[in-house]
Amino acid sequence: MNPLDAQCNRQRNDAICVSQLKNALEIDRGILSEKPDVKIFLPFRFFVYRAEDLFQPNTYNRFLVAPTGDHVISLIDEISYLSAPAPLTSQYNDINPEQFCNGDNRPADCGPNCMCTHKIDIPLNAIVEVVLVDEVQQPNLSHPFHLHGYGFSVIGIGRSPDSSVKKINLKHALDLDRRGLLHRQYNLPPTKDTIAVPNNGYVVLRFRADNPGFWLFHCHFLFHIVIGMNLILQVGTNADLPPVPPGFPTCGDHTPPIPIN
Ligand SMILES: [Cu+2]
Repeated sequence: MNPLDAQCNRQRNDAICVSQLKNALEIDRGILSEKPDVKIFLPFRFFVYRAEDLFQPNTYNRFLVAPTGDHVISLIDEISYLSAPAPLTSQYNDINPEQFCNGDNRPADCGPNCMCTHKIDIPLNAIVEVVLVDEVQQPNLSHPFHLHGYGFSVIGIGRSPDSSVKKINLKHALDLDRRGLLHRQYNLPPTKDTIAVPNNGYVVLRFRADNPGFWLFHCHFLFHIVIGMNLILQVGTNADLPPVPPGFPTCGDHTPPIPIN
């Protein structure tokens, strides 16, 4: 299962890709229609600090020391996820709207280590397609992305068919998509809630956003979660959620804000 070479768009006898499994259940027809309602490209990579930037006086930047010795954080669509200071489901109105960001809405002067609560808004019941693109490019490292609140259909897994392209990135994935070269197959795609994105490759997944709320979507390596390889999909609005029970416990900010360089 899950061959590291991500050769998933051809028949092979030595391995099985998740995208080649067949679902035993019928699939929502909307998921199998050619055009989804919402298409989201999510490239992810590491950002490597220079020591002189990381260890500024009076700052505390979180980081992970990789086996190579690099001091890194994670970026999804150029944003490193920060948790909100209060729970979104029960205290949404306590959170400063400026806390939230996404690829189309970055804080001004956010810099190369942009930290905010990455949130993408999705209309209730939309057919959503997510294309994860591995820009980490660490050989033999496949990031296992997990979505809360849903099972999703794995529509395609692959690498660039262009052998002159040594490293995939967002720009190239968008170009492949425009040219119809991102691998997608619609014959009983399997349902998963976690998928390993092959090194130097991509995954195309889809789901119907019929479960309202705030759903974390993240790499499941714990040490990647704590350096920001997460985001929130907000499906629907607060009006789609049941009211917060009276007297429900509340909590607030317990950490000083992390200064952004
Ligand atoms: Cu990861």
